[in-house]
Amino acid sequence: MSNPTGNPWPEPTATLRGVRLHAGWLDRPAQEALVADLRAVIAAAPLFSPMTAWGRPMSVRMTSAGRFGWYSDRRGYRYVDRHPSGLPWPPIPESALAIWRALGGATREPECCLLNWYGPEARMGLHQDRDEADFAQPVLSVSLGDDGLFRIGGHNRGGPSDRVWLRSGDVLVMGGGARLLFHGIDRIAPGTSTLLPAPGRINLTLRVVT
Ligand code: MD6
Ligand code: FE
Repeated sequence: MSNPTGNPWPEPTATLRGVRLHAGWLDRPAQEALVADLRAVIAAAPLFSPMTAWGRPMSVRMTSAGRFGWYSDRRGYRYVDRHPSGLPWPPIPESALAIWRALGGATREPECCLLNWYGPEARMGLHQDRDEADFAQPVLSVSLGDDGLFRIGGHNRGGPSDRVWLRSGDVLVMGGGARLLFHGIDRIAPGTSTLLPAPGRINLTLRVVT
């Protein structure tokens, strides 16, 4: 398989249930440059705590860049074209787009870059990413900061699952037959990375929405 540049797609360092893991894809300078770009995103579109459909705030704080941002309240989960402030989302940083172009294996450009911020106690329950219109497009995720324990299951919530620690600079691609697998973050390991000034983890997910 080759991408539009004619170069072969980089091989993942591991594959879990069809999810492609590129461990250590971003070196430390690239991680620092990406974090600097994300600070500008957060300045323009401050982090907020989305409400679950159950009416409780999520433990993860979020914001987005791109044409669409992910939003949740008692009416459910959806993509919206504005931050809760009423302002449009800032553009997706070039540093993030470059990762998509290198590893996404996608024919389209991402329309949303969702930024999840995990404090020491935050977690993310098992879920599928299925609010997008085109499941032929992958979802790509980037981990920054403290290690996160990623759980990957099957196409049903209850079945067996595997776990892997995601470390700062790792990139995951969920595409093809793995696009709709259940997954989540059981916990983070505070203090395992020196990238961020305080304990915590940032996860970016890039997606095509329409
Ligand atoms: C996280 N990741 O790593 C949560 N979704 O904090 C996700 O929910 C995710 O890693 C879709 C594709 C890849 C992911
Ligand atoms: Fe997800």
